[in-house]
Amino acid sequence: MRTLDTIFALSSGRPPAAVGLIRISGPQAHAAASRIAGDLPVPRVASVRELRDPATDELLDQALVLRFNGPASATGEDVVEFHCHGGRAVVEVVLSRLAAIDGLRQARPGEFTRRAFESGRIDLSEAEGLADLLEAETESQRKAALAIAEGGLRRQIEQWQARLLELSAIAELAIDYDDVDEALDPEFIASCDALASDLEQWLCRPRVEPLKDGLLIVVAGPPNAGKSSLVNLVAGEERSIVTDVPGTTRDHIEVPLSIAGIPVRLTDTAGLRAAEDEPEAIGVERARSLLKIADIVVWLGAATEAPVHPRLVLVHAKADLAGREEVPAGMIPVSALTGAGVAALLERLAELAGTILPGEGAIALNRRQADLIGAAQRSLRAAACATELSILAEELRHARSAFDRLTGRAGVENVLDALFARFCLGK
Ligand SMILES: Nc1nc2c(ncn2[C@@H]2O[C@H](COP(=O)(O)OP(=O)(O)OP(=O)(O)O)[C@@H](O)[C@H]2O)c(=O)[nH]1
Ligand SMILES: [Mg+2]
Repeated sequence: MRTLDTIFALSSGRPPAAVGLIRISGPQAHAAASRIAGDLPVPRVASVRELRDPATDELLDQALVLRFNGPASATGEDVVEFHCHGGRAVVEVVLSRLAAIDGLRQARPGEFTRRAFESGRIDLSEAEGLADLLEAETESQRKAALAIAEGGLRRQIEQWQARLLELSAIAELAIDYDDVDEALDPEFIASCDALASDLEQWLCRPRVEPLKDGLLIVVAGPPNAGKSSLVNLVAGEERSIVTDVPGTTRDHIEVPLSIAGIPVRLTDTAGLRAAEDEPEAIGVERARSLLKIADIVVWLGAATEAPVHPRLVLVHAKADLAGREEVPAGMIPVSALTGAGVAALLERLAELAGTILPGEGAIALNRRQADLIGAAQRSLRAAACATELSILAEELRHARSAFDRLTGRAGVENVLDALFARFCLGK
């Protein structure tokens, strides 16, 4: 639903700050802004203006003013930006004078971005990328989100859509002219299959979820092996209790961290043994389940007792102790006491993480996108196997509708509401 309200909000961080950026967007943006700032500068050229109270002419602030003419603006509408001084009182007084102007109202969280989407400036994949970018906490998250926000996925989808549209047009035309041979010919079928294969390749790529949630790295081993000491050392704080009593850790402890820019959840677990009481038994059970879902397992124990896992890192713990000088082949010697070997361990973890995470700046699909691309891919395969023209055309229509939902052009109201609620005010 396109509203014609003119909206405004503080788009920079919470005052006090050096600069307070107030953004106004909508059909009345220029008129309203000029009531406060006087005549507006030419588009896209910043100029200093005095901001005055429209009712009393009182000077409120001196600000840099920028004007954009829709549709060539971030929202696709007429936009004005006031770059005021970022003091609390300054920002407040300017916002209150804007609020007093008829037809203007405070923007809701994410509303600027939603308007950018609704005016076609960005598609749904870009808006999702933008939301991720704002939430990114590590370098790798930032790069992945930026690749999407910049329209990387949008361009790829447009290319798929163009191919699909061409196939669909041939099929629909064949129906209109009752020309079965055209659409069921081997070359046409091969084109459907080729597009399906391209989509399949994308579905095999690393997804964005491990990057967003953090990789689960489970530290496990027999009791007293030094697991908690190692987790504390890597975390840089005393998160787990350390004692010389075997069976100290019972509940698992998850520490969110960034290792070489990669988000991880480093998880300390109870030592694996036949437990002595019920709490410990539950802890050991949890440790075993965590091993099953771990992205990477760090094992502090004998190599022969290590669990079976595709990404296992064997640590020769307490390497500083007398009698532990000899390091078995394939193990990384680490001392939580002296810190020796920790750098090598982290390097190995980062290396392994790299194999499950999307490549730097690569476009990684989220679950929603992968589901829809999967639906389009299945429809294309079904189209390629169809023995009747009407079924073939119908499958291609399904594929097209999956792409429409992917870009946000159809049937995604609930996705939109959830997405734009993630944005902060003023974005
Ligand atoms: N010398 C030496 N002692 C260590 C090292 N790491 C841990 N310790 C000692 O070993 C004992 C057990 O350490 P924890 O970190 O609690 O071992 P854990 O594997 O978490 O033990 P549980 O929680 O009982 O399974 C403590 O007394 C630690 O101080 C190390 O690298 N060198
Ligand atoms: Mg412990």
